[in-house]
Amino acid sequence: MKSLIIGGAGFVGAYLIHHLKEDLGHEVAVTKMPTERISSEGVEIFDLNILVQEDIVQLFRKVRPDYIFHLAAQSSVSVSWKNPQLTIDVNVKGSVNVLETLRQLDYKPRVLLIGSGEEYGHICDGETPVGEDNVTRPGNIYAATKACQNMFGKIYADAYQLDVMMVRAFNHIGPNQAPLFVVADFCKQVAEIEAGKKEAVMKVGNLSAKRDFTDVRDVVRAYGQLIQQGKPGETYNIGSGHAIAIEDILKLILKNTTSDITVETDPQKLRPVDVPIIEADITKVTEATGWMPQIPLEQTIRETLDYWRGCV
Ligand code: A2R
Ligand code: GDD
Repeated sequence: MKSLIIGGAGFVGAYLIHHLKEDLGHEVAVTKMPTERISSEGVEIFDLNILVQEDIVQLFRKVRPDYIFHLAAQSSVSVSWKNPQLTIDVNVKGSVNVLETLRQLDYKPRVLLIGSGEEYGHICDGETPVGEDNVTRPGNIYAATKACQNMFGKIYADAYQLDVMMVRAFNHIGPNQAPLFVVADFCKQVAEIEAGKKEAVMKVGNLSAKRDFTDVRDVVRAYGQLIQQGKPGETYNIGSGHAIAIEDILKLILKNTTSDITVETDPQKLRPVDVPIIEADITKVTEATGWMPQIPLEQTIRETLDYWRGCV
Protein backbone atom coordinates (compact mmCIF):
# COMPACT_ATOMS: atom_id res chain seq x y z
CA MET A 1 0.00 0.00 0.00
CA LYS A 2 1.20 3.51 -0.77
CA SER A 3 0.29 6.35 1.57
CA LEU A 4 0.68 10.06 0.95
CA ILE A 5 0.71 12.47 3.90
CA ILE A 6 -0.04 16.09 2.98
CA GLY A 7 1.47 18.36 5.63
CA GLY A 8 3.76 15.60 6.90
CA ALA A 9 6.48 17.80 8.42
CA GLY A 10 4.40 18.86 11.42
CA PHE A 11 3.83 17.33 14.85
CA VAL A 12 1.42 14.55 13.83
CA GLY A 13 3.21 13.89 10.53
CA ALA A 14 6.34 12.49 12.17
CA TYR A 15 4.29 10.00 14.22
CA LEU A 16 2.09 9.06 11.27
CA ILE A 17 5.11 8.41 9.05
CA HIS A 18 6.53 6.09 11.71
CA HIS A 19 3.22 4.24 12.21
CA LEU A 20 2.52 3.75 8.50
CA LYS A 21 6.06 2.60 7.71
CA GLU A 22 6.98 0.55 10.75
CA ASP A 23 3.64 -0.83 11.99
CA LEU A 24 1.61 -1.09 8.78
CA GLY A 25 4.46 -1.64 6.28
CA HIS A 26 3.25 1.05 3.86
CA GLU A 27 5.35 2.79 1.26
CA VAL A 28 5.17 6.43 2.40
CA ALA A 29 5.36 9.75 0.53
CA VAL A 30 5.06 13.06 2.36
CA THR A 31 4.69 16.70 1.46
CA LYS A 32 6.23 19.58 3.33
CA MET A 33 6.33 23.33 2.90
CA PRO A 34 9.47 24.43 0.99
CA THR A 35 10.77 26.06 4.19
CA GLU A 36 10.45 22.88 6.29
CA ARG A 37 12.76 19.94 6.91
CA ILE A 38 11.95 16.26 7.41
CA SER A 39 14.55 13.90 8.81
CA SER A 40 12.76 10.56 8.17
CA GLU A 41 14.66 8.03 6.09
CA GLY A 42 13.00 5.79 3.53
CA VAL A 43 10.17 8.16 2.62
CA GLU A 44 9.65 10.12 -0.59
CA ILE A 45 9.57 13.85 0.19
CA PHE A 46 7.92 16.54 -1.95
CA ASP A 47 7.58 20.29 -1.53
CA LEU A 48 3.94 21.35 -1.76
CA ASN A 49 1.94 24.43 -0.91
CA ILE A 50 -1.72 23.40 -1.00
CA LEU A 51 -2.69 26.90 -2.06
CA VAL A 52 -1.25 26.07 -5.51
CA GLN A 53 -3.78 23.61 -6.93
CA GLU A 54 -1.83 22.80 -10.11
CA ASP A 55 1.01 21.49 -7.91
CA ILE A 56 -1.40 19.16 -6.09
CA VAL A 57 -2.65 17.80 -9.42
CA GLN A 58 0.90 17.06 -10.56
CA LEU A 59 1.83 15.48 -7.25
CA PHE A 60 -1.21 13.14 -7.13
CA ARG A 61 -0.58 12.06 -10.72
CA LYS A 62 3.05 11.32 -9.94
CA VAL A 63 2.64 9.54 -6.60
CA ARG A 64 -0.67 7.71 -7.26
CA PRO A 65 -1.24 6.84 -3.58
CA ASP A 66 -3.82 4.32 -2.35
CA TYR A 67 -4.31 6.38 0.82
CA ILE A 68 -4.08 10.14 1.42
CA PHE A 69 -3.92 11.75 4.88
CA HIS A 70 -4.62 15.49 4.66
CA LEU A 71 -2.89 16.99 7.71
CA ALA A 72 -1.77 20.34 6.26
CA ALA A 73 -3.29 23.23 8.16
CA GLN A 74 -2.84 26.32 10.23
CA SER A 75 -3.40 24.21 13.33
CA SER A 76 -3.47 26.70 16.21
CA VAL A 77 -6.65 28.22 17.65
CA SER A 78 -4.65 31.02 19.20
CA VAL A 79 -2.89 31.89 15.89
CA SER A 80 -6.27 31.84 14.11
CA TRP A 81 -7.42 34.82 16.21
CA LYS A 82 -4.29 36.72 15.18
CA ASN A 83 -4.24 35.66 11.52
CA PRO A 84 -7.74 34.74 10.35
CA GLN A 85 -6.96 35.24 6.65
CA LEU A 86 -4.07 32.75 6.64
CA THR A 87 -6.15 30.24 8.63
CA ILE A 88 -9.06 30.51 6.19
CA ASP A 89 -6.76 30.31 3.15
CA VAL A 90 -4.93 27.17 4.24
CA ASN A 91 -7.73 25.34 6.06
CA VAL A 92 -10.62 26.12 3.70
CA LYS A 93 -9.21 27.05 0.28
CA GLY A 94 -6.34 24.58 0.65
CA SER A 95 -8.71 21.73 1.52
CA VAL A 96 -11.01 22.59 -1.38
CA ASN A 97 -7.94 22.52 -3.66
CA VAL A 98 -7.24 18.99 -2.43
CA LEU A 99 -10.88 17.92 -2.95
CA GLU A 100 -11.05 19.52 -6.42
CA THR A 101 -7.91 17.62 -7.39
CA LEU A 102 -9.40 14.33 -6.17
CA ARG A 103 -12.47 14.95 -8.30
CA GLN A 104 -10.33 15.24 -11.42
CA LEU A 105 -8.24 12.09 -10.90
CA ASP A 106 -8.48 8.97 -13.05
CA TYR A 107 -8.03 6.81 -9.93
CA LYS A 108 -9.77 6.78 -6.55
CA PRO A 109 -7.61 6.94 -3.42
CA ARG A 110 -9.11 6.67 0.08
CA VAL A 111 -8.70 10.00 1.86
CA LEU A 112 -8.81 11.15 5.49
CA LEU A 113 -9.47 14.86 6.15
CA ILE A 114 -8.30 15.87 9.61
CA GLY A 115 -10.78 18.12 11.37
CA SER A 116 -11.13 19.05 15.03
CA GLY A 117 -13.17 18.53 18.17
CA GLU A 118 -13.21 22.35 18.24
CA GLU A 119 -15.85 22.19 15.47
CA TYR A 120 -18.50 21.39 18.13
CA GLY A 121 -17.69 24.65 19.92
CA HIS A 122 -20.49 25.88 22.18
CA ILE A 123 -21.74 22.54 23.44
CA CYS A 124 -25.05 22.79 25.35
CA ASP A 125 -25.89 21.13 28.68
CA GLY A 126 -26.65 17.47 28.16
CA GLU A 127 -24.66 17.25 24.88
CA THR A 128 -21.40 15.92 26.39
CA PRO A 129 -19.75 13.63 25.53
CA VAL A 130 -20.48 14.97 22.08
CA GLY A 131 -21.33 12.65 19.19
CA GLU A 132 -20.74 13.19 15.48
CA ASP A 133 -24.37 14.07 14.75
CA ASN A 134 -24.40 16.90 17.30
CA VAL A 135 -24.89 20.42 15.96
CA THR A 136 -21.57 22.21 15.39
CA ARG A 137 -21.40 25.74 16.82
CA PRO A 138 -17.77 26.80 16.27
CA GLY A 139 -16.50 29.30 18.83
CA ASN A 140 -13.38 30.51 17.04
CA ILE A 141 -11.95 31.06 13.58
CA TYR A 142 -9.89 27.86 13.47
CA ALA A 143 -12.97 25.85 14.50
CA ALA A 144 -15.08 27.48 11.80
CA THR A 145 -12.51 26.62 9.12
CA LYS A 146 -12.45 22.97 10.22
CA ALA A 147 -16.27 22.83 10.27
CA CYS A 148 -16.18 24.17 6.68
CA GLN A 149 -13.63 21.55 5.66
CA ASN A 150 -15.91 18.87 7.11
CA MET A 151 -18.91 20.17 5.12
CA PHE A 152 -16.91 20.34 1.90
CA GLY A 153 -15.59 16.82 2.49
CA LYS A 154 -19.14 15.50 2.85
CA ILE A 155 -20.38 17.43 -0.21
CA TYR A 156 -17.54 16.12 -2.42
CA ALA A 157 -17.86 12.56 -1.11
CA ASP A 158 -21.60 12.47 -1.86
CA ALA A 159 -21.65 14.47 -5.09
CA TYR A 160 -18.70 12.78 -6.79
CA GLN A 161 -18.66 9.38 -5.00
CA LEU A 162 -15.19 10.07 -3.58
CA ASP A 163 -13.79 7.81 -0.85
CA VAL A 164 -13.31 10.73 1.54
CA MET A 165 -13.69 10.29 5.30
CA MET A 166 -13.54 13.05 7.92
CA VAL A 167 -12.19 12.87 11.45
CA ARG A 168 -12.67 15.29 14.30
CA ALA A 169 -9.49 14.93 16.32
CA PHE A 170 -9.71 16.24 19.88
CA ASN A 171 -6.57 17.54 21.65
CA HIS A 172 -3.57 15.36 20.93
CA ILE A 173 -0.28 15.67 22.74
CA GLY A 174 3.18 14.14 23.07
CA PRO A 175 6.90 14.76 22.75
CA ASN A 176 7.96 17.14 19.96
CA GLN A 177 4.75 19.19 19.89
CA ALA A 178 5.28 22.95 19.41
CA PRO A 179 5.00 24.98 22.64
CA LEU A 180 2.11 26.88 21.05
CA PHE A 181 -0.08 24.19 22.63
CA VAL A 182 -0.86 23.91 26.31
CA VAL A 183 0.88 20.70 27.47
CA ALA A 184 4.05 21.38 25.49
CA ASP A 185 4.00 24.99 26.71
CA PHE A 186 3.68 24.05 30.41
CA CYS A 187 6.28 21.24 30.15
CA LYS A 188 8.76 23.54 28.40
CA GLN A 189 8.34 26.13 31.15
CA VAL A 190 8.95 23.51 33.87
CA ALA A 191 12.09 22.27 32.07
CA GLU A 192 13.40 25.85 31.74
CA ILE A 193 12.71 26.54 35.41
CA GLU A 194 14.47 23.31 36.46
CA ALA A 195 17.46 24.24 34.29
CA GLY A 196 17.65 27.69 35.93
CA LYS A 197 16.84 29.38 32.62
CA LYS A 198 13.59 30.98 33.76
CA GLU A 199 12.28 32.40 37.06
CA ALA A 200 10.04 29.92 38.90
CA VAL A 201 6.79 31.39 37.61
CA MET A 202 4.52 29.40 35.32
CA LYS A 203 2.65 31.71 32.91
CA VAL A 204 -0.77 30.34 32.07
CA GLY A 205 -3.93 31.19 30.16
CA ASN A 206 -7.47 30.00 30.92
CA LEU A 207 -7.24 27.10 33.39
CA SER A 208 -10.98 26.48 33.71
CA ALA A 209 -11.52 25.09 30.19
CA LYS A 210 -12.01 21.33 29.98
CA ARG A 211 -10.52 19.51 27.01
CA ASP A 212 -10.21 15.87 25.89
CA PHE A 213 -6.54 14.79 25.56
CA THR A 214 -5.17 11.75 23.72
CA ASP A 215 -1.58 10.67 23.09
CA VAL A 216 -0.56 11.44 19.49
CA ARG A 217 0.61 7.81 19.06
CA ASP A 218 -2.92 6.60 19.78
CA VAL A 219 -4.31 9.21 17.39
CA VAL A 220 -2.18 8.09 14.43
CA ARG A 221 -3.21 4.47 15.09
CA ALA A 222 -6.81 5.58 14.73
CA TYR A 223 -5.96 7.32 11.42
CA GLY A 224 -4.32 4.10 10.17
CA GLN A 225 -7.43 2.08 11.02
CA LEU A 226 -9.97 4.59 9.70
CA ILE A 227 -8.28 4.97 6.31
CA GLN A 228 -8.81 1.23 5.85
CA GLN A 229 -12.14 0.68 7.59
CA GLY A 230 -13.95 4.06 7.58
CA LYS A 231 -17.05 4.63 5.44
CA PRO A 232 -16.89 7.32 2.71
CA GLY A 233 -18.72 10.54 3.63
CA GLU A 234 -18.71 9.70 7.35
CA THR A 235 -17.19 11.71 10.22
CA TYR A 236 -15.46 10.06 13.20
CA ASN A 237 -14.50 11.59 16.56
CA ILE A 238 -11.04 10.69 17.84
CA GLY A 239 -10.42 11.45 21.49
CA SER A 240 -10.15 9.81 24.90
CA GLY A 241 -13.83 10.22 25.80
CA HIS A 242 -12.95 12.16 28.97
CA ALA A 243 -12.50 15.91 29.39
CA ILE A 244 -10.10 17.25 32.01
CA ALA A 245 -9.72 20.84 33.27
CA ILE A 246 -6.50 22.56 32.16
CA GLU A 247 -5.99 23.32 35.86
CA ASP A 248 -5.81 19.55 36.50
CA ILE A 249 -3.44 19.09 33.55
CA LEU A 250 -1.21 21.69 35.21
CA LYS A 251 -1.37 19.80 38.53
CA LEU A 252 -0.37 16.54 36.78
CA ILE A 253 2.61 18.29 35.18
CA LEU A 254 3.71 19.96 38.44
CA LYS A 255 3.53 16.59 40.27
CA ASN A 256 6.55 15.56 38.18
CA THR A 257 8.88 18.29 39.40
CA THR A 258 10.47 19.12 42.74
CA SER A 259 10.86 22.79 41.75
CA ASP A 260 8.75 25.22 43.74
CA ILE A 261 6.72 26.96 41.03
CA THR A 262 4.15 29.70 41.37
CA VAL A 263 1.40 30.10 38.79
CA GLU A 264 0.51 33.43 37.18
CA THR A 265 -2.12 34.30 34.57
CA ASP A 266 -0.65 35.94 31.47
CA PRO A 267 -3.40 38.11 29.90
CA GLN A 268 -1.70 37.61 26.49
CA LYS A 269 -2.56 33.91 26.73
CA LEU A 270 -6.29 34.48 27.19
CA ARG A 271 -8.45 34.12 24.09
CA PRO A 272 -11.43 36.30 23.08
CA VAL A 273 -13.59 33.15 23.44
CA ASP A 274 -12.62 29.80 24.97
CA VAL A 275 -15.54 27.36 25.13
CA PRO A 276 -15.93 25.70 28.56
CA ILE A 277 -15.85 22.01 27.61
CA ILE A 278 -15.13 19.78 24.63
CA GLU A 279 -15.45 16.05 25.29
CA ALA A 280 -15.69 13.29 22.68
CA ASP A 281 -18.10 10.43 22.35
CA ILE A 282 -15.86 7.84 20.66
CA THR A 283 -18.44 5.08 20.23
CA LYS A 284 -18.54 5.44 16.42
CA VAL A 285 -14.80 4.99 15.76
CA THR A 286 -14.65 2.15 18.29
CA GLU A 287 -17.54 0.33 16.64
CA ALA A 288 -16.13 0.91 13.13
CA THR A 289 -12.54 -0.15 13.85
CA GLY A 290 -12.16 -1.52 17.38
CA TRP A 291 -9.79 1.39 18.14
CA MET A 292 -9.41 2.55 21.72
CA PRO A 293 -6.77 4.86 23.16
CA GLN A 294 -4.14 2.93 25.14
CA ILE A 295 -1.54 5.35 26.49
CA PRO A 296 -2.42 6.90 29.89
CA LEU A 297 -2.35 10.70 30.18
CA GLU A 298 0.19 10.55 33.03
CA GLN A 299 2.63 8.66 30.77
CA THR A 300 2.27 11.15 27.92
CA ILE A 301 2.86 14.03 30.32
CA ARG A 302 5.96 12.37 31.81
CA GLU A 303 7.41 11.69 28.37
CA THR A 304 6.63 15.21 27.13
CA LEU A 305 8.31 16.69 30.18
CA ASP A 306 11.38 14.48 29.68
CA TYR A 307 11.47 15.53 26.02
CA TRP A 308 11.63 19.21 27.04
CA ARG A 309 14.23 18.48 29.71
CA GLY A 310 16.38 17.19 26.86
CA CYS A 311 15.76 20.31 24.73
CA VAL A 312 16.33 23.30 27.00
O1 A2R B 1 3.06 26.13 8.70
P1 A2R B 1 4.22 25.19 8.61
O2 A2R B 1 5.36 25.68 7.75
O3 A2R B 1 4.64 24.68 9.96
O4 A2R B 1 3.68 23.89 7.79
C1 A2R B 1 2.52 23.21 8.24
C2 A2R B 1 1.78 22.63 7.05
N1 A2R B 1 1.15 23.69 6.23
C3 A2R B 1 1.01 23.60 4.90
N2 A2R B 1 1.31 22.61 4.03
C4 A2R B 1 1.04 22.83 2.73
N3 A2R B 1 0.52 23.98 2.25
C5 A2R B 1 0.21 25.00 3.09
N4 A2R B 1 -0.29 26.13 2.60
C6 A2R B 1 0.45 24.83 4.48
N5 A2R B 1 0.29 25.61 5.58
C7 A2R B 1 0.72 24.90 6.64
O5 A2R B 1 0.85 21.73 7.65
C8 A2R B 1 2.79 21.95 9.04
O6 A2R B 1 3.93 21.28 8.59
C9 A2R B 1 1.54 21.10 8.76
C10 A2R B 1 0.61 21.04 9.94
O7 A2R B 1 1.34 20.55 11.02
P2 A2R B 1 1.17 21.12 12.51
O8 A2R B 1 0.90 22.58 12.47
O9 A2R B 1 2.31 20.63 13.32
O10 A2R B 1 -0.18 20.43 12.97
P3 A2R B 1 -0.36 18.97 13.62
O11 A2R B 1 -0.41 19.10 15.09
O12 A2R B 1 0.58 18.03 12.99
O13 A2R B 1 -1.86 18.67 13.18
C11 A2R B 1 -2.17 17.89 12.03
C12 A2R B 1 -3.65 18.11 11.72
C13 A2R B 1 -3.97 19.57 11.37
O14 A2R B 1 -4.91 19.56 10.31
C14 A2R B 1 -4.59 20.12 12.62
O15 A2R B 1 -5.47 21.19 12.37
C15 A2R B 1 -5.32 18.90 13.17
O16 A2R B 1 -4.45 17.79 12.85
O17 A2R B 1 -5.49 18.96 14.56
N1 GDD C 1 -1.73 27.07 24.26
C1 GDD C 1 -2.06 27.37 25.53
N2 GDD C 1 -1.13 27.94 26.35
N3 GDD C 1 -3.29 27.06 25.97
C2 GDD C 1 -3.60 27.34 27.26
C3 GDD C 1 -2.70 27.93 28.14
C4 GDD C 1 -1.39 28.25 27.67
O1 GDD C 1 -0.54 28.76 28.40
N4 GDD C 1 -3.30 28.05 29.34
C5 GDD C 1 -4.53 27.58 29.21
N5 GDD C 1 -4.73 27.15 27.94
C6 GDD C 1 -5.97 26.55 27.44
C7 GDD C 1 -6.54 27.14 26.16
O2 GDD C 1 -7.22 28.36 26.43
C8 GDD C 1 -7.47 26.00 25.72
O3 GDD C 1 -8.68 26.04 26.44
C9 GDD C 1 -6.70 24.74 26.16
O4 GDD C 1 -5.70 25.19 27.09
C10 GDD C 1 -6.03 23.98 25.03
O5 GDD C 1 -5.31 24.89 24.23
P1 GDD C 1 -4.27 24.41 23.11
O6 GDD C 1 -3.34 23.41 23.67
O7 GDD C 1 -3.68 25.64 22.50
O8 GDD C 1 -5.16 23.60 22.07
P2 GDD C 1 -6.54 23.93 21.39
O9 GDD C 1 -7.60 23.18 22.18
O10 GDD C 1 -6.74 25.36 21.21
O11 GDD C 1 -6.36 23.23 19.97
C11 GDD C 1 -5.74 21.94 19.86
O12 GDD C 1 -6.71 20.94 19.90
C12 GDD C 1 -7.63 20.92 18.81
C13 GDD C 1 -8.61 19.77 19.01
O13 GDD C 1 -9.42 20.00 20.09
C14 GDD C 1 -4.94 21.87 18.56
O14 GDD C 1 -4.16 20.69 18.54
C15 GDD C 1 -5.86 21.89 17.34
O15 GDD C 1 -5.09 21.70 16.14
C16 GDD C 1 -6.86 20.76 17.51
O16 GDD C 1 -7.76 20.75 16.42
